[in-house]
Amino acid sequence: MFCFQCEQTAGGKGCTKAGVCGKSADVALQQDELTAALVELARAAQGKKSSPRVDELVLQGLFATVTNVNFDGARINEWIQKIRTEIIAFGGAAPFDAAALWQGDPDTVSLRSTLLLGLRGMAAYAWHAYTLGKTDDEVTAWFYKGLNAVGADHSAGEWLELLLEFGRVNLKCMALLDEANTSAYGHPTPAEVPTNVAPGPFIVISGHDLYDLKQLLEQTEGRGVNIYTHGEMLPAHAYPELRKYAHLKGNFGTAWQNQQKEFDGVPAAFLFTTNCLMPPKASYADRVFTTAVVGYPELQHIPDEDGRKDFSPVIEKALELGGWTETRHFTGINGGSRLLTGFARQTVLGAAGQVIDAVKAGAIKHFFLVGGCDGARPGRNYYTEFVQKAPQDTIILTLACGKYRFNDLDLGTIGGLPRLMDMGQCNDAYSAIQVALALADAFQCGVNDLPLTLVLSWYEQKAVCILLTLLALGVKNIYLGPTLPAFISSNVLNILVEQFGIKPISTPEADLQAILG
Ligand code: SF4
Ligand code: SF3
Repeated sequence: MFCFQCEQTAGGKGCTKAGVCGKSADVALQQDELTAALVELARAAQGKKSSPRVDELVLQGLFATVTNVNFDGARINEWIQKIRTEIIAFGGAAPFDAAALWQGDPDTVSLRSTLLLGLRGMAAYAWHAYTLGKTDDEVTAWFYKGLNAVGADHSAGEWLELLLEFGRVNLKCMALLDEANTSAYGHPTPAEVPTNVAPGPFIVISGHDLYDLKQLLEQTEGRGVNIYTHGEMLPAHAYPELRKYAHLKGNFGTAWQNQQKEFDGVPAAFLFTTNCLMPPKASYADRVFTTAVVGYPELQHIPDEDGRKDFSPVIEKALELGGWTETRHFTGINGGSRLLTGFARQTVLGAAGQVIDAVKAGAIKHFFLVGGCDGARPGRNYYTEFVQKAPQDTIILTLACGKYRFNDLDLGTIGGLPRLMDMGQCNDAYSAIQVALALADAFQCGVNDLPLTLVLSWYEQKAVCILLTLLALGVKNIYLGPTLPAFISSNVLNILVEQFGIKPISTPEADLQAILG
């Protein structure tokens, strides 16, 4: 096997025996075969009319290979067989050798991988929009274009063009998901989310899929089962159409990489709607459920019947386990017990006048977007320290699961606004982009001239597609950590540094000094 798609890859180079994530060599090879089948499907579909069924298969096949999503070889094989059937229905295609994915000249491998991994990330966002009935022809068509490009040869210049074009299409995809979420559940408004767990049966729902949460809330209403979010589901508390359910009680646990410790011995059912699933320990595997493209051998899977799901097995399990008899108190990793979320674009832009006045009066000197993924590396303390050490006259915007490094900290307020504002999930990078563009407009300058610095943490492939979007928008001088991707070759890194001013993080003190002068 060979896999170097995520930040925890073995030795910072590549997993070759088994995945650090728990993916076996067999499943890694099957995932490569799945990817090769998708390239062939895109070849077969060239110049022909696709169908929603095939489009759905493309999204599932790409999303299933994102880190910490699917560890189940049998499910991967099912997708491969379905894709093969569709290839035949299209009249066949020239074969693509899975081994070719990660082989060849290092710069070509690097550029090809960056596009493929970006496509995997975008498939996750397109999937969530799709489950809410939203598709976009340009986004859909680009999956085929991108897969065809992955299977073809290009010059370095052509690869870069493809990556930037992809970045622009991913912005459209994130806009589509934003529209899908806000039209279904309303615009997020600030919400304070409890970290305590009330007595009685409960279900912990993890991942990014708000439609799964909505269906679970409907099906548990009046059943005496409370619902707690986990990981990237936290921002769900901010949506009016989700927070209206009184049994959506709070958030359980901290970042995804702590799940094996935090789920151990908990008398509740756990539902994974997307990444990040870790191999469950035997002590709690009986209560973990997967749905959608998520899979793990032996875990119970909740299937999908035309978008509707029956969560009865999850609910029955929660009732059987019964929860705790008394309230349990939990805190974030810094000991705080108050989590705030819901500062998406509408809320922040609603306060734009206040923000602009505060900047003009000198009360706000700088904005930081400290966002991205969390992970197990000790070097990720950088992000906690960065936020703690950022001066009092700065605002910290955050999004995605990396915020669990600091979202329990009380950083105070500036002019009535909290200094730390959680904009939502990773896909809500769209909100952050909208806010940055509106500020640039208000100050009549370019985004790069704003007193704004992006300090990003990456782990998996959704971070790759967002980074490409930011580069496509011309955003410069992004700080990236905790380490640079193994799939970025030294020559490609030179291009990123020269053209976009990408900077690896160093220490919080040195980086703050360099940014604020
Ligand atoms: Fe290794 Fe990450 Fe690939 Fe898992 S997803 S096999 S940890 S590089
Ligand atoms: Fe997190 Fe796993 Fe990337 Fe949505 S959920 S950001 S790591």
